[in-house]
Amino acid sequence: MLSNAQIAKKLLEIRTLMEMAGETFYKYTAFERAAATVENAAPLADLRAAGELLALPGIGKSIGAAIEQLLDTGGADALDELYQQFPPTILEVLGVSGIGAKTAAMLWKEHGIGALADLEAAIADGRLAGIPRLGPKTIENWKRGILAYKGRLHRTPLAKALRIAHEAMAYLRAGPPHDRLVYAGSLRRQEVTVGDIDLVCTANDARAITTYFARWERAHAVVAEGPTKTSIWLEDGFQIDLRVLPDHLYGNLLQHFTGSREHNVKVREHAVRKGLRVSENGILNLESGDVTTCAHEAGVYAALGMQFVPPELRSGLDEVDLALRGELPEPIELADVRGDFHMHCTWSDGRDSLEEMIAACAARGYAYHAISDHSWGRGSTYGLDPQRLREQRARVTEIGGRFNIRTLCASEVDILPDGTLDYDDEVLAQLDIVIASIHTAFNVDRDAMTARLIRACENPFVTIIGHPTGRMLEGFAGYEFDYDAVFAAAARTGTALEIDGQAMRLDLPAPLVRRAKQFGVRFTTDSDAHGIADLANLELAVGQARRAALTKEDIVNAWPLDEVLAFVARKRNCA
Ligand code: DGT
Ligand code: CA
Ligand code: CA
Ligand code: ZN
Repeated sequence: MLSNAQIAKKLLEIRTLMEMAGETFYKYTAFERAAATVENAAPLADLRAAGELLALPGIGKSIGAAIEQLLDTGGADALDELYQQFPPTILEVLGVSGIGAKTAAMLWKEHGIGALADLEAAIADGRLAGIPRLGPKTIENWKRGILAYKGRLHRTPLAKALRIAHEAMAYLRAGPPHDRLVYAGSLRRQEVTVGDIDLVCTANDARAITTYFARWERAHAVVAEGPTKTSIWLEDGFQIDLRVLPDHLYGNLLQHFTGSREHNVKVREHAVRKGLRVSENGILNLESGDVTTCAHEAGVYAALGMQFVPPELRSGLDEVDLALRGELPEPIELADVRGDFHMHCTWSDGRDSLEEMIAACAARGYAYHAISDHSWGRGSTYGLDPQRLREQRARVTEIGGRFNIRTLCASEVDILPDGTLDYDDEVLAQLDIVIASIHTAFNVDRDAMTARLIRACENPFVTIIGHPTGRMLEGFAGYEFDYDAVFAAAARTGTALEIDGQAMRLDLPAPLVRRAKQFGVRFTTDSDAHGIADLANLELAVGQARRAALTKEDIVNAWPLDEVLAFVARKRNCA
């Protein structure tokens, strides 16, 4: 059944198509008003059941009928009729800023342009030149509008955005002199995907830097340019906003542009109660007119009488209240991490050798790490059979001590469809650590998947459930199971849940980590590296742990080795 928000969206769709179809202003704006009403109403299904649908302001017989159809079928006759006249893809064309209903209708009726791809093709082959009122300037605007539309459709995964941000910052560092340069926005908050990149820079000569940035060879278009601001689009429409202000405002500027909007709203509400107004230009005392500027971000929170809120916690949930009471937890830091339990080498599907992985982990300063190649199942040939696993263990013993690190012998073992594991218990018992993951048979039903994961937790040899939901950013949403039931089982059995730092996984997702923690679950932050270069993915996992407000007590690989081994042994002995 459609939610109010979804129904409001459909009503607006009808409104837009009606305008294109040449309906009167009075008729189509009625749908607009109805959409606004719906957004602020109680659930429409309930209102309808109570016979109160038509009592809503602005919902008459015909709009009421459309809403009932939407509730029943997800569609409406009014919408179907309009789609006899226009293809559904025309909404893409309308999504391009600068193209209104009249123009879109004209493009469709006179030129057969009914989708974004048609429009791009028509612009590319010059077909639109010479149409009355469509000057070259308009076409240029449309081109930008197309890029922006595509950019909005698509949020960029964190790891990719971080890479691009570092490239842009490297370019800026090679330019005119500046004081400080950092990324802010959703990127700094470690959101799993970001809409755009926000860079914050302080310098005496702002103009020199904004101009320099606009000249970056990767800048496909400059979409905003001012004395203290430049926004560019990369070739694929991905936007980077750069702000440059004097250094004494750095703290205010960074706090403002880190967001989230919801967090800033709560901060400002609190400030106003204290007679203060917070903005990127400082903190204004409304009574005295004095402005406090902060060279450091911590100064902003201190001036408001609250704990510093780490960027990853600025979600607008409960962090402002906690910070005011001084109850904000101290999230785990990268420096707290002592090891990494999840990595593959050339013995299974990794790119670098066992020795190279051990050396690289030692070079990262870890006290310990685990080599966790795949078990033999997975319907493919690269997993280790029990004999190979024994050989690998012997090899680790041989290497042992050559590097300044303790290498644990582990395995990433497949959880079979019935919840049993891909190795027998005798094999598992030889390992220091066991990660159990689902790599096959995603399509069992929810109850079966829940039972499968609980059974894996109940195996005394399973230390960690690897990438627990299976979700892939920009792809698979993850298999379905009863989260609470599995979290309860993990807590009860002393099984850790993994926060897998692979760029496209970031699994368990932070909101579920928060929830799991309430059950008393422990976690690991792992790289799931398939080569030396991926070991840095552990940092992404730590970022997600921070978003979930985990502390170093929550995270097994932030513990000393003897505590880690005791954690493993406790579960094995209890069974
Ligand atoms: P994104 O880019 O969609 O992943 O999310 P954000 O949070 O990075 O949003 P963005 O890039 O629009 O703005 C960055 C931060 O700057 C945002 O979290 C709060 C602040 N900000 C930007 N524009 C406004 C505004 O118009 N009003 C307020 N209050 N804050 C703004
Ligand atoms: Ca942003
Ligand atoms: Ca932005
Ligand atoms: Zn793995």
